[in-house]
Amino acid sequence: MNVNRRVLTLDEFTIQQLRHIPNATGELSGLLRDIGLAAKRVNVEVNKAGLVDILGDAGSVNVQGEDVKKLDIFANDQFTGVLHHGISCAGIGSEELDDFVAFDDAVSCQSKYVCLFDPLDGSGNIDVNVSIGTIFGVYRRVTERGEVASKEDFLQKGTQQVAAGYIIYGSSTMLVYATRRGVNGFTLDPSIGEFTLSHPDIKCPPTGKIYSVNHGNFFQYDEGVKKYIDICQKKTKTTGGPYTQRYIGSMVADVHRNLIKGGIFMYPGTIDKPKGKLRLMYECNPFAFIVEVAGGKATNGKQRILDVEPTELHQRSPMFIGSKDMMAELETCMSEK
Ligand code: AHM
Ligand code: MG
Repeated sequence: MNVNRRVLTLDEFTIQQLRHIPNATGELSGLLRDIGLAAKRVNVEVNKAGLVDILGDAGSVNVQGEDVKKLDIFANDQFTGVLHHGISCAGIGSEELDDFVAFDDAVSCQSKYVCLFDPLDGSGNIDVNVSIGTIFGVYRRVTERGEVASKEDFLQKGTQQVAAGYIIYGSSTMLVYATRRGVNGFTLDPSIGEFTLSHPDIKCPPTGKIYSVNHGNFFQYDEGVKKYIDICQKKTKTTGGPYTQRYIGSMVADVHRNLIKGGIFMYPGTIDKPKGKLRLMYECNPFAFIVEVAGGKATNGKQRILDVEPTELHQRSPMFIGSKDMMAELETCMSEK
C-alpha cells in the first residue's frame, strides 16, 4: 500500500512533539485536539453561512455592547463544549461571555490548563464572505489542581501562555498554533477532515512591504502613529517604501498574512477610544505570543503586550504587531516628541 507519510496530521504532530518534552502528560496535545475538533464544526457552519438562515443578529448584545451574530454563539458553544468535555481544561474565558466559566466537575477540576478565546473574530464580515477566525490562548492554572479554577487562573500576563493559536476560515481553513518551541500551521484537508501540517516552523520575516491599519481613523491617532503611517507611504532608501496598505478588517486574516509575508498591523487608540478596540486577553495576547515566537514583536505603543498585567477579562488595548524591523521604525516614531 502506498501511504504518503509526508502528511502529518495535527494529532500526529502534537504527539510527536511530546517525545521532546520529558515528563509531558499529553494534556496540551489533548486540548489542541479538542480545539481542532471545535474548529472543524465551526468551519462547516461558516461554509454554509450563505446558504442557511444563520446570518444576522441573534437579537442579543454582547458585553462590549455589540450585536451578536448567530454564528458567534454557535462558535462559542462549540469551543466551550469540547473544552468542557475534554480532560485538559479547567475553565474558559470567552469574548462572548460576561465572565469566565470554571468547570466544576471532578475531571475538569483536575485539569492543568485554562483557555481564553475569541470564538469568532471579525464576525461582522460573515455576510460578505470575508475570512474570519478563532483566536485562543492557553495558560497553566495557578491554583491547585483538584480545586475549581478561579479568577487568578484567567487573569494572567501573556508571558504565562503555554500555547496560543488561531483558526482562519478563509480560502482554505488553517489552524496555526505556537508553543515556545515554534509556530506551525495546519491546513484542513476536507477530503479526510483532518488538519495537516502545511506550514512547518513559521518565521515572521524581519521586514516586509505591508502595513495594515484603519485609515478612516487617521486623524484620531497620536502624532507618532501618524508619522509612521506617513513614512509607510513615502519612498525612502532606509525602509524601501512606499509600502502597500492592506486592511481586511478581520484581524486573523490581516495578522496571518503579515506573519507569512512580513508586515505590520496596527490598531492604535483613538481620541474617542484611547484603548482602541481589541481585547488584551482574547486577541492581543495570543497574537503577541505567536508573532514573538515567530521572531516578530508586539506592543501597545508603550510596553510589550505580553508584559501587561491584566486587571479585567474584557480590557481593551492598543495593538502594534509585526516584523521586528518595521516595529523598530514605528517605535522610533512613537518615541520622538
Ligand atoms: P470583533 O471582535 O467584534 O469581531 O472585532 C475585532 C475586529 C478585528 O478582527 C479587526 O481587526 C477589527 O475588528 C476591525 O475594526 P475596524 O472596523 O474598527 O477597523
Ligand atoms: Mg474579536
